[in-house]
Amino acid sequence: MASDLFESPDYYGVDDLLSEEHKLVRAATRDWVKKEVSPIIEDYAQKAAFPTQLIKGLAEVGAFGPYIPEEYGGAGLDQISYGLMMQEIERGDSGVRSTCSVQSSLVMFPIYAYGSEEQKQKFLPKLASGEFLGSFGLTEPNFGSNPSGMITNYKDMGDHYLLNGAKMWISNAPYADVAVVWAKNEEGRIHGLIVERGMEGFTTPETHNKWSLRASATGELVFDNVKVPKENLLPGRSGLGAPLSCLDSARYGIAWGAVGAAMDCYDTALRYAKERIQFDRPIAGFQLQQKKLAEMITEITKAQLMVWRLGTLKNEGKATTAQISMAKRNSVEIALKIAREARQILGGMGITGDYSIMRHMMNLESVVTYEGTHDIHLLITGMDITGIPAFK
Ligand code: TGC
Ligand code: FAD
Repeated sequence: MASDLFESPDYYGVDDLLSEEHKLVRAATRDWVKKEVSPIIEDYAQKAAFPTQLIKGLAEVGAFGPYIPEEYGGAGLDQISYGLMMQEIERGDSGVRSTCSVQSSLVMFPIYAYGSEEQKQKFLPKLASGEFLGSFGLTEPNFGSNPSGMITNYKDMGDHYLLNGAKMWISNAPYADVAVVWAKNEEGRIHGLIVERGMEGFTTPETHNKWSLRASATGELVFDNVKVPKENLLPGRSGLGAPLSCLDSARYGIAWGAVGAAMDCYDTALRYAKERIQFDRPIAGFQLQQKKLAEMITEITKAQLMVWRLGTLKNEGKATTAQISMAKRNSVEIALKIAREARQILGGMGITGDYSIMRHMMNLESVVTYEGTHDIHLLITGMDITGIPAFK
């Protein structure tokens, strides 16, 4: 891949809305991405390999549990810092951001918010330092958008729980040391269980042949009469609202992250358009290319303002699920459109791995589907403004 010349677009001076700490966090993450991710990521994506060597560095920049308190190994930062980190990491690659989203918001967050003190002490510091990698099992082969129908279940055997079922499409699964798994008890109530690698009957087969998120490991979580110690049940919350609340946090990170991917595509296309000569002039001088670039920066600017405002609401504990859905849906939609337009600006070069655009475009096809599809987020907005759920 060509060297990483990324310069962040900031058309409306959004930087003025950030604190010095925010800017420092962003700069540290950006430097790390330029040094550690950009030089290797295309190769790993082409090979469909998970770059495990990045895990320690992600922990060191604070990307595992940025907003988890320092007493549990987190970075103790605010939600805007978390968002900026996800933006910078997804600017590098959505798959690497995925690893962080799962670790921070889908594994550390439920343990922090709903775990016992013993669970927090046992798991959070190791997850924050990257010694442990986590995964989150909600989706099943027959229950994706409608997780309430899940059939993974556990029975109370007196001194332990017996877990059976299977989860599908699980990020990090093949490499995970622990999995936060959502399963129904004998009354049909959903609870979270911490399942640890090595427990008999627990396997994590890898999912192959993906055209998207190729540098992220995806797999299944299979439970065949797994004996889960009773102390591994998350005691703090039950019901579908428990996993959905974790999704709020991860979707918030994606809302920022996808803006990062969009910024990278725009920056690459702008630079290329100014340098590429056709008909004796830079293609940036043609109105059709200017239209594409002008529309890209307009959408990026709107999205930057939206996620910043969402971050301030989240810092105040006021961001609603529906507001987060709107931002996740919007950021991914504009990022996908920008990736497609940017690729065209690069002509034939746009399909090569010499540039990041095609990889971003393919990655975003997963991002538009996971953590709630584009359609589901639209229906969440629809329900919020009308008061009428249209899911079923
Ligand atoms: P519904 O009846 O609306 O809600 C059930 C209960 O949950 C409560 N609730 C929430 N609580 C907290 N936070 C939220 N965001 C909540 N949303 C709903 C709700 O109040 C209710 O509580 P109660 O006490 O009345 O029982 O549920 P529903 O079955 O009708 O479904 C609603 C729907 C479709 C919006 C929901 O199921 C949904 O969001 N589906 C999408 C599934 C999804 O996003 N899956 C993601 C899997 S994880 C993933 O993709 C990780 S990718 C990671 C990566 O690599 O980055
Ligand atoms: P379906 O639910 O079958 O949806 C298929 C289509 O039908 C979609 O277009 C959808 O919008 C539409 N649809 C569904 N219901 C409605 C409706 N009511 N109205 C209108 N249209 C509807 N899950 C995890 O639990 N943990 C993970 O770590 C994880 N990582 C993932 C990583 C990758 C790379 C991918 C691709 C997925 C991952 N997922 C994970 C699963 C992801 O969350 C699901 O794929 C997603 O929720 C959609 O479920 P589904 O694929 O079963 O699609």
